[in-house]
Amino acid sequence: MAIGNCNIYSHGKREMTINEFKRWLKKLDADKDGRISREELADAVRVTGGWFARLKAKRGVRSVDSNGNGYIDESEFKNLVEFAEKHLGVRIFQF
Ligand SMILES: [Ca+2]
Repeated sequence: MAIGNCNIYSHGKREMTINEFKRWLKKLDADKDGRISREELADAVRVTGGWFARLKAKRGVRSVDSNGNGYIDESEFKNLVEFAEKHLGVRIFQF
């Protein structure tokens, strides 16, 4: 999947505000359907952390998608923030 320059570290920082995080998520939305699928999230983990991180993160992605519909929606956003901090090594400021 061609998400090339969506690397979370491309601007050289590991801290972002919640708005920056949302903007970054939009770039992950490869098929532009307005939501992040489990696969799109796993791709993000792959470009930031490599293949081993991806394997490890598979379980994490499943826990983000708490209602199990295959997509991360607004109500699961909080899970996503926790996931990013845990698996992508970013610090997200809530305000
Ligand atoms: Ca879901």
